[in-house]
Amino acid sequence: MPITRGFAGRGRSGRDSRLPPGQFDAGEDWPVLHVEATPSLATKDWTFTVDGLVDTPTTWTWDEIHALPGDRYEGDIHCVTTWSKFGMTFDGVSVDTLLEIAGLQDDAAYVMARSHTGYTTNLPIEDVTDGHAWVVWDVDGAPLEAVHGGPARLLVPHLYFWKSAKWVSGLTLMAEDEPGFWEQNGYHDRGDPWREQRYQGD
Ligand SMILES: Nc1nc2c(c(=O)[nH]1)N[C@H]1C(S)=C(S)[C@@H](COP(=O)(O)O)O[C@H]1N2
Ligand SMILES: [Mo]
Repeated sequence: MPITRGFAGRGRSGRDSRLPPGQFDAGEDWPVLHVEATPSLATKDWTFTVDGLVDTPTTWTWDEIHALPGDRYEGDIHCVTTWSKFGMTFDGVSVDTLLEIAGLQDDAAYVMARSHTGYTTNLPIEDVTDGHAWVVWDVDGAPLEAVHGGPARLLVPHLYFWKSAKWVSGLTLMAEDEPGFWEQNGYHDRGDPWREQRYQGD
């Protein structure tokens, strides 16, 4: 009987080469991790605001953000607690689209991502521009469940997943870096999984 080897049989040229150091493939599982209680946030109450060092601070409602040109991420995600998940499809809008409307000022060098629950996480501007970050509301063709950040979350898939704020409420553009929630509690300010930047000092 013929055996289909799939990615698993291909060694470093397949799935293994997509696994950053110290990570394992969670397969079909998608763990749920957050510090606060899962909010029940109706789409009519959800908003997304870009403020701080922008020319035009802007707030979008659910309908307004859906009216913008959509964008998709297809690829992998990596959590600092060592699970990675391959081949996910997220739909939403590129952060580039939102920042272009708000108009970045020259001294905007960092962002603080905020959640409707009060969660925060900081990022250098380079990590949320040039096609690196999205506000997403669908995963694998279905609405994002509340436990995974629905109605909408930030997605910054090239960094550890704590940067992908669930129930995202906005981005504040800043000149100086400031630590967010986990960064104040010992996690790395950047969090590149390929460099294993898990904790401050890594
Ligand atoms: N609002 C909020 N967003 C959050 C977190 C959180 O505690 N609160 N945890 C982060 C961490 S540490 C991870 S690993 C991912 C987990 O996302 P998931 O539950 O969809 O897998 O959400 C990130 N975003
Ligand atoms: Mo995490």
